[in-house]
This record gives sequence, structure tokens and C-alpha cells, in this order.
Amino acid sequence: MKSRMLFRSIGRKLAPALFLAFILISVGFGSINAQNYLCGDVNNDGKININDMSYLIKYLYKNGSPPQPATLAGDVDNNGQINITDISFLIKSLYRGGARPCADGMIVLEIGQSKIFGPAGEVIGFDSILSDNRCPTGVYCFWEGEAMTQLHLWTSEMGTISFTAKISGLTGPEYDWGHFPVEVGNYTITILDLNPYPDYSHPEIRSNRVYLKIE
Ligand SMILES: [Ca+2]
Ligand SMILES: [Ca+2]
Repeated sequence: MKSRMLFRSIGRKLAPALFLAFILISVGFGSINAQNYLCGDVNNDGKININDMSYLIKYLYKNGSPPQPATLAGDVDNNGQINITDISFLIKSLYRGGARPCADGMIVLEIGQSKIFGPAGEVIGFDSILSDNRCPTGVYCFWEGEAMTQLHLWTSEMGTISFTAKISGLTGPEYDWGHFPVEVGNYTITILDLNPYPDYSHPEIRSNRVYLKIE
């Protein structure tokens, strides 16, 4: 009994150290991968184009080879999984001015999700979409519209701060004005994208995924 208690006591003391080691190892591997592949260039030819899209579709649905040189090169929306959302992200990135694959420092959240992002355990959370009147695909609009989201930031000094952030219906490299960075505490938070984008033919599909940049 005593030895079991002793192990438990040692386990409790070691757990934070082991957890920290796991985080360091994970971060270490992540950075090695990030240097070794170009996110989105899944056929590994140095360019990101329509061939990568076909490659990814083949990999997902026709037993094609995995993205090269690392499978994670196909996780273009940076959410840790490779699936149909990466294909739509790539299409938007290539043809509709969407964020580029694995945009630097991008954090992906679905409604109700929160993630630790900072060295001191800072947390960012996506609570809801307050409004979304972005001009749907398949419709001509006089105004591109915008979407408003409710987010929160938690830090040990400031506690939880709720804030709103919006994005225009026109975004991408040539539409920098379509993003509206928000100052929250010591951070500048920008919505890079909000998907799926409204589509006139599919009104039942609602946006539920936000792509954030935190600086
Ligand atoms: Ca390529
Ligand atoms: Ca993904």
C-alpha cells in the first residue's frame, strides 16, 4: 500500500515535468516539419497550384499517395486533420482570394472551441457568429457585406476578455482592407477567414470555422 502511495506521489510530482517534456517534443517536431515542407505543395514540386488540388483529391478519395514530403503538408487549413475542408480551403486560396495555406500563426477554431496559444497558457476562444451578411456565392450584391463574431481571450493577468471581431465579404491578399484587426490586451487579433462561405445554392450551410491571426 505504502509503495503504491509512494508511486502515486512520485507520479504526481513527475506529471507536470513529463507533460512539459511532451509539449517541448511536440513543438520541436512541429517546427522541424514546418521548415521541411511547403504547406499546400502536396505534390512537392515547389509550387502551389491546381495540381496540388488534384493530388489532394486523389489522396482523399482515390487511394492516391499521401502529401509529400510530409502528410501534414495537406493540412492547409491548419486544424490537424486532412479532409474535405482542406480542399475547399485550397480552392478558395487559389481562386477566391482566401488566406494562403497554413498562414503564419494561424489558429483555427470552430464555434465553441478554445485553444491555448501563448507561452503563458493564454487562451483564445470562438463563442459565436453574431451576424453574417456577406454577399453569398452565386449572387450579385451592391455591397460585399461582413460578418461579426464573438470571441474571448484569457490571460492570467487580465482574466477573460470578451470581444467582437469582423471580416468583410471580400478578403485576400489584394483586399487587405477586408480585415479588421482588433487590439485586445497586448495582442492584435485578425480574422483571416470565416468558413464555409455563404452560398446562395446551399442556404443550409452556415459558417462555423474561424481562422485567426494573433500577433
Ligand atoms: Ca505543388
Ligand atoms: Ca485540415
